[in-house]
Amino acid sequence: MSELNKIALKILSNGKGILAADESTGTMTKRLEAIKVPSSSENRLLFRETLFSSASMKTCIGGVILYDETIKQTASSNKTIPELISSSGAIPGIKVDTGVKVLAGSPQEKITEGLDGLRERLKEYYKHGARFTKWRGVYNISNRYPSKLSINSNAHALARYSALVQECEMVPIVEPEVLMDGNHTAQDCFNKTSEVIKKCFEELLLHNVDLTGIILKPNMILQGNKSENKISSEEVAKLTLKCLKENVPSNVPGIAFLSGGQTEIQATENLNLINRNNNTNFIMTYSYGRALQQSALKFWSKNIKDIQGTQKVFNHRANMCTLAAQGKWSSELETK
Ligand code: 5MM
Repeated sequence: MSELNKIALKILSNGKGILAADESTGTMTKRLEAIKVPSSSENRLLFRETLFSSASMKTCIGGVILYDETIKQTASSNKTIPELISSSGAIPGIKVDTGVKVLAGSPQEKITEGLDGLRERLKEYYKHGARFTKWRGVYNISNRYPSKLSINSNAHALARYSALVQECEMVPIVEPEVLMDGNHTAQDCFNKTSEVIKKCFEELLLHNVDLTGIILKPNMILQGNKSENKISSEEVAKLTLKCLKENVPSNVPGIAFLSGGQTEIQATENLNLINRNNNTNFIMTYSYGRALQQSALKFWSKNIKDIQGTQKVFNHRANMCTLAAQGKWSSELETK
């Protein structure tokens, strides 16, 4: 078993999942402004430190994805943020893309940037304690999109990123996100996501990436958020499993879904059904941002000094997600 494979399994095993706390300052500012909390670096640290020192960090969270600002911050205990995360047994990770820009040649679409100087940045992040990384490719979906150009260029970038990350002895999270925005059907999402994932693996193999040392972070197969053709959670689970079984090589150790704008409960219920029906060898868990943090953030906004109360809300969500990652969740547990 390679070191990279060991790291990936440590992050994902036993129902553990990933806390995606890698919102860029721009995104975090929007989140904080929405709850009327000033977006200062102190407040961003306070909220994140509150989550990272919760009890569920030990029992539910295998890895935390940080943003550049956070990985360099120090907690009130004087531990660095990566030390605080490691002290609970979780592994610190870092978002290394530098965000999305308009894709030249297809201006309605996006391309993720950040390859220039990446090798040097990775070495720095390793010194800060990161042992895994994240890069997110974003795909619009409609009759015309994602275009072949978007599918090919994002897959190429994800593969070049992954090869560099493994060279620096870290596990790359490969995140191709087909967005939920639109009126497309779940079948459209299935078709486009299949094409996107298939191309990603073609490029990963071309770049000699060790697939046993990556984590795939895909979207679930959902109808568009403006579609009237709603499908059940059972159907979401069935289509998601079919898509992954058909397009992900079997030596990939695990899949950690993004929540992508689903509510906390939807993201939990769908993950639970995916695990109840899991007919693959992949570990299927979560790498949620909004679906782990939303309620905690709302609670915290009422009194940013109420650390324990906020942690209680976060612990509940993390526990529910970890049960779902084992197929043991039920809606009754939400109110117990
Ligand atoms: C946490 O949000 C990340 C995006 O941050 P920026 O857009 O500010 O760069 C995002 O990549 C996240 O890690 C994943 O999309 C999963 O988050 P959700 O909220 O979809 O579960």
